[in-house]
Amino acid sequence: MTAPSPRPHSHPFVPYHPERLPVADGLRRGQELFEHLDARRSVRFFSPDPVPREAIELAVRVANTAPSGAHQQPWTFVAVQDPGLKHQIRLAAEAEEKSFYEREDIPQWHGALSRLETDANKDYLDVVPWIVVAFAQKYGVTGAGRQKHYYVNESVGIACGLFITALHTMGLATLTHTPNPMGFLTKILDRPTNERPYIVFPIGYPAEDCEVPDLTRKPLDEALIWR
Ligand code: IYR
Repeated sequence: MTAPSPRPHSHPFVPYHPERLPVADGLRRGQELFEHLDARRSVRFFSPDPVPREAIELAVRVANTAPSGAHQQPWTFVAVQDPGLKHQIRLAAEAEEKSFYEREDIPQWHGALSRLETDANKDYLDVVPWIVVAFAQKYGVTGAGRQKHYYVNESVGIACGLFITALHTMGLATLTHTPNPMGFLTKILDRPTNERPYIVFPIGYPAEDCEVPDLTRKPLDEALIWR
């Protein structure tokens, strides 16, 4: 028998009792998680080695645990393995990036990006075993028509953060790639008009000779202010 609810409700509620850890155990887990995630880097040099479908499924299961506005869960993840589709995505992304990198009118962009040594060539989109594209559902579509969605960017952003965390935890690498504009993905991946392409994630193991820019993270006193 479950205990009677201590409060009146107009909708179904269930008890919630996550494990309450001793404080020292919680801090140790937090420290371990920080060290684990601090070792993550965005990768642009990938191995073509296969990654099982199950790993993609698990990462999306993790993303799908994200909190969301009104619990509307306004995301769709499209997992692409087909080499023909990956190549179409590469060609369309490179076309967008080419016009971006050729825009001489925005020198501050070139300054901000120079240490990443990126350019319009996105060959990794052909190399990786998977490309996952996260889509944001601008509104829902129900039998009754359009359903307004709340805090779509925040919700999908949180889900994508969890997705990246899950990939790193499985020893996989990714990159948050956002060619601009990304409308071509709606067409190539045959998605409905209520979905907006949000982030392209090339996913695989890092190449054996993978390198990343020598970047550091900002110190805690710039990220955290106490009042
Ligand atoms: N989308 C381009 C440019 C680019 C923009 C940002 I902000 C980056 O952090 C990295 C790259 C590209 O992918 O090359």
